[in-house]
Amino acid sequence: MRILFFTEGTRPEPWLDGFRCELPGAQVEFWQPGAAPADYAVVWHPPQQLLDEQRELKAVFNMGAGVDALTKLKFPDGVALVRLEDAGMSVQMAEFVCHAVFRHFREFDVYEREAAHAKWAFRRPNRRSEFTVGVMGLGVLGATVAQAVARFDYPVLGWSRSPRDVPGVRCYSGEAGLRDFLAATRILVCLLPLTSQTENIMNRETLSRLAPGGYVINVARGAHLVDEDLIALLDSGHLAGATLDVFRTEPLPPEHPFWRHPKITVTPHTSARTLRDESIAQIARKILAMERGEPIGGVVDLERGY
Ligand code: NDP
Ligand code: OXD
Repeated sequence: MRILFFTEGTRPEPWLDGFRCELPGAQVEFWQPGAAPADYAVVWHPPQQLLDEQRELKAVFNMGAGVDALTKLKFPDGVALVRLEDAGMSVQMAEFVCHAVFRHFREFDVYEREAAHAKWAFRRPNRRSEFTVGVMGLGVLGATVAQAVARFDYPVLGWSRSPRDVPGVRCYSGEAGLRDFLAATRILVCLLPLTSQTENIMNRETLSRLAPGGYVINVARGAHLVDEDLIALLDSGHLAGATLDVFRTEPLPPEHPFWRHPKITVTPHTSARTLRDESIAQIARKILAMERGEPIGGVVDLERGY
């Protein structure tokens, strides 16, 4: 069995060694143009050339949960595109989102600023019942995040394409459910995949529907959010703030206004990192299952885009 590996910006050796260890007997190599045909590819942001050249692939494994970098390429017919399913990401995402929710609700950002001036002052506690958290996307990550937030007694809503049932979460679905979901949400969390249906979903119209004092946490993809619309609603006072982990252009350019906006917190696409050992183990398990002719999870529906 031959496996090709491709990523930019990550040292390939530990990944190659990890796959060789999990799949003894497999030939595992870093992809170079003109590489001999392989059975499987493990990739993050591959060039079109890799897909065009490799005509014998059975599956392409994405080293992340979001496959938008692959669905925008011309993907070969008959090849399975497989994404990471959790692989240690959902607990990180829950930590990140809970942290952002707590920081805003408990006003820890204000305390941090005041501590810098040795100011000792209490703030009136906010009412949890007035800080409803709405999670867009109730998949592997969204459902875990929604339940983690709910454990701290915030009212939690969720929104998905098809109807879902997540214990402790009031669930809405489809176009018809979006209006009511947004109107009841104060802290909006985006955990949707980026598809033609979800691109620009957080815009002036949808964000205006959030309860006054709304707050945005985008941990999905930058193109879900219309940057200028967020800034306009923050500046008008309709929105109270935002924590943004993902951007249309990454790294976020130094001149981008998000960096300096007083109501925006920026992190560098770090809310849920791909964990090497967990990811290698999951992908290796799936390759072995495919070799035995067994079905695997995480196969992307290319029509749907996720
Ligand atoms: P899943 O595929 O498991 O879940 C996607 C969810 O979004 C599902 O509930 C799905 O609905 C819903 N959804 C999809 N399209 C629509 C739509 N048009 N309208 C309403 N709901 C929709 O994905 P994951 O939870 O694993 O990951 C979600 C995203 O998180 C990834 O695609 C990626 O972009 C992002 N991500 C970001 C990371 C970071 O570090 N910032 C790390 C990892 C992921 P349904 O349940 O009906 O299918
Ligand atoms: C992912 C990501 O999609 O890291 O897994 O953003």
